[in-house]
Formats: sequence, structure tokens, C-alpha cells
Amino acid sequence: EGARCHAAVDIGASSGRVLAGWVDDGRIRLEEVHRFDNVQRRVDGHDCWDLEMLFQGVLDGLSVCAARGLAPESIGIDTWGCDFVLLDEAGAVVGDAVSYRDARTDGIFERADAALDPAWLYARTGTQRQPFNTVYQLMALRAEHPEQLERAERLLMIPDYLVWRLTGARLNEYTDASTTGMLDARTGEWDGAVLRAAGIPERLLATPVMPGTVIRHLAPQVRERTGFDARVVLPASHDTASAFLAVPAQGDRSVFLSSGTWSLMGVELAEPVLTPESRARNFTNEGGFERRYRYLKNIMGLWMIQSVRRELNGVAYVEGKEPAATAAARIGGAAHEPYGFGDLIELARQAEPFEARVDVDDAAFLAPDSMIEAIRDACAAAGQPVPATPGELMRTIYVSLADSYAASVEQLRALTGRDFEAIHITGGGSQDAYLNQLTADACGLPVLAGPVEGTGLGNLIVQMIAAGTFASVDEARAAIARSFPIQRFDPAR
Ligand code: ADP
Ligand code: LRH
Repeated sequence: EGARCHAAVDIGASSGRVLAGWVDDGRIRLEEVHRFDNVQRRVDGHDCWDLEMLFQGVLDGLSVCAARGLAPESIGIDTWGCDFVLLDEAGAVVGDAVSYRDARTDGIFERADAALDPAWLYARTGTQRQPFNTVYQLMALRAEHPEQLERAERLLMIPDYLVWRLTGARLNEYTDASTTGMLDARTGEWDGAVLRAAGIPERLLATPVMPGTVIRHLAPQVRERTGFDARVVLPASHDTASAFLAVPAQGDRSVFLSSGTWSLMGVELAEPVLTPESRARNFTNEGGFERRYRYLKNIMGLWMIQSVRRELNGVAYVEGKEPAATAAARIGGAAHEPYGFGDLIELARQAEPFEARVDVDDAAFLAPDSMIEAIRDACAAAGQPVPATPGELMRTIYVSLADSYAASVEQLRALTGRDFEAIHITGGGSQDAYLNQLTADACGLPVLAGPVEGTGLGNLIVQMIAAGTFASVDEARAAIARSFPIQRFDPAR
């Protein structure tokens, strides 16, 4: 009897992958069958996701599954949060899938706060204040293209959109809906008062559907392409929700850190924290599987490293935009391209003991034309040493990120009253042994690194729970803990 196979499609801001997973002898087996870069393009004056490329990436990955004899019985999709697509009545996409780093929300708070008082909003939604929250993106869209909002019949978040392409079902999944800033944190329903205040038509949104729900079979034309039929199941469609599910921790003494383009650092709670103190620290209450709350902070994360790497390698972040080249030349970066992540870590080591600190959460780092210049400018403005080589620049990012993690752990202690024994790091960034050690040192806690594909695993275990393979999240987490190696980094002192 063959093991029951499931496919997890996990698309982050930097790359997408399709993983096949099954359980064998009590252990979860994982095979990466396909990976593709997530590239943005300039369309109509905005930085946009390429929906066709993403959908092709999904189909290609599923076809490879079949070709390798791993035809899955179910498929789940998770992606980054906050971004959405509008559909009209006929099912045509209205406007573009504008990226959350696009400039359309620059200065949005000044334009939105009169209608949406931030304290009022936080007390209802518990959502961190970020200019790219869906609610603010929609307000920016309404100002620029009111006709699009009028024409639209449905709003689908990116994973919802891909589910629709696979099955024809139009729905809003709960965990990703919780990144919009438009959900009532307590009830998990759309908050009508927020929608009205923001001028967002309620018809765009359907009652959020919980992860674990079996949706439908693949549409016939999709089946033709993949070569097999499967059911589409909702995982926790927000990637961070899937990542938090896969943390192989028991009990409440662990801090979770999902480390990818963003560093999402927090804990799981049974109730949201909607206090002014929580708002002041900008912690968010996002939704999780079985109505767990993911209480966490968005930290700028490895985006800073990705951006420096692209810039040193002369690659544009968005196709159709000129890469910023002068800054790379100024710090002698052109000598050694292309830089890999391992090369940059090595340069940082060699630059020790250089140190300079920036506030990684500064909006200046969200989408700068040149990350290298943004970091150097911030150092100069703060009276810090200004990094003059790629290695010094990397050191600046590394020590600043580790500092930010340490501050967040302190804030989590104060806000939750919990004491912590370890930090669990998952995601691509968990492979960065240099950052893991700096994190352990700065936080004064052991770091437990892995699994790398935490998000894909979180996606898979919800499908496995829906299939009856695991009875509970605890059981699935225990299986993850015995199936994947975890690397430990103890603090130096
Ligand atoms: P996302 O899902 O947001 O697209 P990932 O979880 O794939 O991001 O993480 C990507 C990041 O992981 C990269 O920006 C890089 O910093 C880090 N990374 C990936 N591979 C390695 C590696 N071999 N060594 C060190 N860091 C790595
Ligand atoms: C991480 C993530 C994060 C969101 C951001 C837009 O991939 O989903 O949780 O805030 O992307």
C-alpha cells in the first residue's frame, strides 16, 4: 500500500516551491519537486506580482509531482500575506496585483488616519500598523482607481486567487484574511465598521473559511495539465501561519522565528492582545489554525540581505527598473560578482570586529532605491561608523538584526508575562549559522534551527490532519520533531 502523498505549494516574496510530502514509518518525508524565482515587474507605474508566472509555477510543480510518481491526493497553497487581486463578475482580474512594497502606500497614514483612527483600529483588529496592510492598499487604490473598486465583485488574497485558478472556488481563507487589517480579531469575521470607515465595499468579501477545509477537486482543464486529479485543501494560507504551525516546540517556553524575506518573531496565544502597550510595540495578532493567535512582530529580516546581494550582483529588484549600481561600486562590490549568501556570510566574518547599528524597522529600508546607500545613510545620521566594504555592510545588517531580535524577545516577555527557554528558527534563514549564533548571543537563549522548509511542512500537516493521518497539531509537531534534524546554537556567555 503506497503512502498517501500531499503537495504543498509555498510561495514567498523571494521564491516559490512545490513540495511533496508523505508519512513513512511515523516520519514525515519531504521532497522538493520544483522551485522558481518570484519576480516582480513594472506595470502601469507600479511594482506588480506576475500572476501568470506564479500560476505556471504551481502547474509546473504539480506536473513534476506526477512525473516522479508522487501524484498527490491533496494540494494546499500558501503565500506571503497582505496582497490581493480583484475580480469582476465575469471572473476577469480588475487592475494589477500590486506588490506590498510598491510606492502607492507611501505616506498613506497621513491620508488614512482621519478616517481610520489607529488606536480604534488596533483595538478592533489587533493588526500591526504597516503601510502595506491590505486595508491601506485598498484605500490607496480607491484614491487612484475608484473605477476598479466599483467594477470589482470579489477580493481574493493571493493564495485564494491561486485556489480559484485551480478549482473555480472563490473564497477568503481565514489566516490570510487576518493580515488585511479588516478582520475583527475576536470573532474572526470581517469588521463592518472598519470596512465602512475605509470605504471598502462589503460585497468584495466572503465569510472567512477555516484552514483544514476541503474545497474541491481540480478543475478539468487543470487536471489535463497536471495529469492527475486531487482535492484542493485549505492549509493555513498565510505563509507565516503555516510556518508557526511547523515549529517543533511543545509548551509555551519557546519563541518562534520564521526567517525568510521577513523575520516574524512571536508566540502562539489562545487570545488576542489588543492593549495600548501591545499597539505601542506594534505586535500583531494574526489568525492561526484552529483559531490559535499568532502574536508576533514583523522585523525587516533577510530582505536587507537579499537587497544588498542583488545590488552587488547588479540585478534589479523589479524587472523594468534600473538596478542601482553606483552604491555597489562605491563600496568595492563589483570585484566579486555574483555573490551567494555563503560568500556574504564569509565577508561578514572577515569584517569582524566591525560594528554599526541601524534600526532595521525604519521605513527607509522597506523599499529603498539602494539598500546599500540606505544603510550607509542611516549609520551616518546616527553617528555610527559607516560601512565601507561589502563585509562591513553585512556585519551592520547582522548585528542590527540580532539586536532587533533581542529587543523583540524582551518585549514579548513584558507583553505576555512568559519566560523563554529557547528560540526556534525555521525558514531559509535558519540555514544561516552565522546569524543563528549572533541571535543566540544577543538574546542570551539557545537557538534551535530547523526545519528549513517549515512553511511547506506547516502547509502539509494541515492536509495530513484533514486526511486523518494525524489526530492533532501536537501529534504532527511531534512527528516533525523526530523527522528533521535540528541544529542547536548556545549563547556564548
Ligand atoms: P521567502 O519564503 O520569504 O521567499 P526563504 O524562507 O526562502 O524566504 O528565505 C530566503 C533567505 O534565506 C535568503 O534571503 C537568505 O538570506 C537565506 N538563505 C537561503 N539559503 C541560505 C544559505 N545556504 N545560507 C544562508 N542563508 C541562506
Ligand atoms: C512573510 C509575510 C509576512 C507579511 C509579509 C507581507 O512572507 O507573509 O507575514 O507581513 O510577508
